[in-house]
Amino acid sequence: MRPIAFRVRDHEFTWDPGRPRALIMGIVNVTPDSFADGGRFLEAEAAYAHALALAAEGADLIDVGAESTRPGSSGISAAEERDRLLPVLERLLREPPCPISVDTSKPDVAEAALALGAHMVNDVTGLAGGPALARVCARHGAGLGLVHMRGTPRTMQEAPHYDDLLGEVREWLAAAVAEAEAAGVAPEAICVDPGVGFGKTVTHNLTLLKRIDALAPLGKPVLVGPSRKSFIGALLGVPPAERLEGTLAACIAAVHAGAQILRVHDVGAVRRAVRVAEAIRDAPDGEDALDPRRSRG
Ligand code: HH2
Repeated sequence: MRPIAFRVRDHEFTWDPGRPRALIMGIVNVTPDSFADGGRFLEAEAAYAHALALAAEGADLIDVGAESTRPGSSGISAAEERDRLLPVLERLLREPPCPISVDTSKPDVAEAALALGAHMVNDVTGLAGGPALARVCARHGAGLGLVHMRGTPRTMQEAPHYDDLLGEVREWLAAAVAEAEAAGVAPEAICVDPGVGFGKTVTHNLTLLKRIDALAPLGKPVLVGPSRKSFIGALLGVPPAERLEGTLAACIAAVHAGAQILRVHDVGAVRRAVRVAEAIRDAPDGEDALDPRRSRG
């Protein structure tokens, strides 16, 4: 059975086990160099306005990131990350339109963000830097997203290879979950992510999206982030700005495979597409359709 709750500080998300609706996490990158939206929301006011717009489109969570993790990037210092992030968070957390996630793997940055009131940390390295980040989350009662990454952003796309893709990703995430719980993060405050694009070939990404159910034994909500990523570009031969249809297809497939949280740039479009896909998934099948109690609504 899939988890039915995910808690980030004082906010609890729940899923109806009969008709689970995927949560939508809207992306706000305050970076000059993110692959899809770099440089657009560097000013705190612009980032804040964008976050409000995503919330109005139906985002359940907003994920704010200040360090690009696109393939080949080499990272920035904690001081620079804080300088980019904190003005935006200060503005956003004065009147948060929904719970706020911070995309960081640095304990210092997470500490500053959570002290301002952020609700969760989204760690694309899955605690590769050790348990300090998890301890910070535990102290604040914050949520923690653990993402599978093979290598580092600088090296991760150099011929990634797996003998058993699904088993290796699951076991790696299981170890990260155990480390987070040992550091004091509440079991219901953790979600996991197979890490689309983080040390994966196009085929690896497609298999992970198709087989999200392979992560069900971890007992955690599965978050997935296919939005505008390069596997879509590889399939369609289009730049990031023209990857909306590919993103919608990936999100629908992921939801049918069991994804419970979708991290996306195009919140409104994804929400509408996914709601229809969920209604089809949950429609009565076959003879059930003749039962008037089930065929309505
Ligand atoms: N992907 C990116 C960043 N953070 N977090 C989770 N949980 N899952 C993901 O797949 C994921 C993530 C990379 O995408 P983006 O933020 O759009 O670009 P960049 O790293 O260039 O800022």
